[in-house]
Amino acid sequence: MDRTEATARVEELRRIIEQHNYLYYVKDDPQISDYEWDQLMRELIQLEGEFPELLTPDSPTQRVGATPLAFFEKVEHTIPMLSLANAFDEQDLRDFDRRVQQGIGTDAPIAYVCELKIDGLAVSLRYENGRFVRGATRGDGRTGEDITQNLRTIRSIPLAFNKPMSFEVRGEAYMPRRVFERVNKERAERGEPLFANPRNAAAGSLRQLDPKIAAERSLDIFLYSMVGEEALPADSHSEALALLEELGFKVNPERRTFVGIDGVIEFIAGWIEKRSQLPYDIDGMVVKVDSFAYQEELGFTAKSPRWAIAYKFPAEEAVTVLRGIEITVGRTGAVTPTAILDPVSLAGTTVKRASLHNEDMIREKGIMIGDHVVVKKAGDIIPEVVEVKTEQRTGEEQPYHMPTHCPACGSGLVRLDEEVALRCINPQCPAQIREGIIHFVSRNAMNIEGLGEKVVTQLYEHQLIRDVADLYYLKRDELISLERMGEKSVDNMLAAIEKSKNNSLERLLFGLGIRFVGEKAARLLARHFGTMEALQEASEEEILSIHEIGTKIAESIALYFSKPEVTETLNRLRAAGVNMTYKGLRPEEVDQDSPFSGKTVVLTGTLEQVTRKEAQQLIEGKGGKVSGSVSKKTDLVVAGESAGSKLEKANELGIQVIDEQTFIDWTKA
Ligand code: 3B9
Repeated sequence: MDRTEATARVEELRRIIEQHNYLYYVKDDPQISDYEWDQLMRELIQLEGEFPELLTPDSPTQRVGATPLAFFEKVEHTIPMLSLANAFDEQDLRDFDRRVQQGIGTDAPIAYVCELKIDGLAVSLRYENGRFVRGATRGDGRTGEDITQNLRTIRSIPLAFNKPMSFEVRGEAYMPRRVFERVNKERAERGEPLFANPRNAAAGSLRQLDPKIAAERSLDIFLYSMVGEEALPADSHSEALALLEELGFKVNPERRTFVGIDGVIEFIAGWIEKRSQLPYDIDGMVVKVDSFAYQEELGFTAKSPRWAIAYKFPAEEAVTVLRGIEITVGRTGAVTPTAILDPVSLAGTTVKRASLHNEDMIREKGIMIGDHVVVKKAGDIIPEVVEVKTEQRTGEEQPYHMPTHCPACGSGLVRLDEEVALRCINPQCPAQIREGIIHFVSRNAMNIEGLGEKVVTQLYEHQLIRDVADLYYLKRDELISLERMGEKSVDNMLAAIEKSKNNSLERLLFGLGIRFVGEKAARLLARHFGTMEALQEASEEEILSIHEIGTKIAESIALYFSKPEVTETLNRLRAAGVNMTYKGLRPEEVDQDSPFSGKTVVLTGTLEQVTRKEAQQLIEGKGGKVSGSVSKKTDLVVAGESAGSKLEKANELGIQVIDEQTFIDWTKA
């Protein structure tokens, strides 16, 4: 290959690779395999090695390997990076709305854009003549640091455009939670100090002089504004965001426009609950006046725009004192410590107990009674102790020793091979039995409504139940004689118990709480064997022959059914009339002639008559498989409303596409 050919091919490869980076990292919709991507990169690296004069900083090969810096250069922000005024409650938002209306001189409702406030690091990206030339931290808003090398490692940042535009975009670089967990796990293994949260981890990564570290940390970015000489042809912030997105920048999709503050307030309230489901941390929401004309009229204070405000979520972390440690024994005998805390307000609720399931911490940091600890609440999950403030010790703290005996039954606790948790291995342990029954009645198992943790404990303590079969022999009058049990609630409870007799086998199997048998394994077993009897009689080999069931599960099942007390319980359940057959379709019963049989189906767009999960069950019930992405292996695509790139891809590959109604018709055929 001569130089001219190489130049052309290098340019072509860069364009193709960056296009695939865009599809993968921005659109989350890869169109080629990792292998194919690798091959393209290899070819480019090879050519750049042969013709080093062709190497430019915006080559995708330069996203990883630049040489370490000695220090960061300072960067003057010609247009300052402003901060946001804060709102902490609904009233603050209403006051903001009032100020905006007054500033503009109107009583009419204002159009606002509401965005997530990503808990990361504010950065500015400068493009000159269509190329990414400099990335900087916010610093004090006027001067930041040049972290171009580190920002280049973020694959969703475009390095070059076809058009020679010059502008600056601003946004928030962050570390996804999944990456944060991986990074901390690796640091723990190497004995390095852990990052307290994804924000610190992202900041720590971007402040490294060696860009290889940032490259390993898989950081990401959302952009939220463009400033500069060639600003966007938009009249409003919402239009500008859409244009930024069209240019190829990653813009957070969870944004909405509202006319009037009421919609904004409702939207924000919804996110307080939903935030824990996001794959990244947010610390609030940002509300911005949509119209650029209005923004101009409102202007700025010394530090921040008058047309925007940040609603800060209540803190999800707090420091309090650990007063004691309580030990609980779970269904499997695993012993878990719970911290008893001085009450502290956390994300809007008062917390008095927190999980210490991070038992390593008790040992490694040597948690003491009286220690100051950081408690964290991630959404609806139970709060947990995430850090010990050893520097705040006074010397008055008392050491804690993990118990050697089960607090419920007194038998010796053991640490099984390779397990971190201590375990009570007494099968008669009352704590384990009680927890086992609670699991049996729970929603995803036998789903017996009206039988929660409290009632089970009450029944257990009154010795009305000793195992799960006893639930089906409860008598109405002995229940009514119990405290806090009215006739009505007893009747409802008995009806719920009666109803549970009709459950399909997989619920019973899951409910029995056989070790390692989760919902999925229970379903596979029920589907394969069809009846409890068949499973009880099956050999370990036969169980193992089921695809997706490994030795660990198979051994555990065989051991479980070999116990005489298990046989006894099952006999009593059977005698009480509890169903022990699988009610779904067994593999051999799956409709061989259905249009879905043996087919790989992709669902895309919005389905209106069924949920995704229901559609999947319908397809699987008819012998088909559901896959997430369209490829040559796809046989059929079901396209709902506003289907996007997957539909395009299917059409490109000539794959059969049907609409939702056709899909529904076919499932009934
Ligand atoms: C100069 C989201 C965040 C955010 C702005 C945000 C943080 C800050 C901001 C950005 N999340 N949005 N938005 N989602 N964490 C609104 C403060 N805008 C600016 O920084 C800015 C800067 C401007 C206009 C906006 O114009 C000027 C030009 C010259 C002088 C003074 C102002």
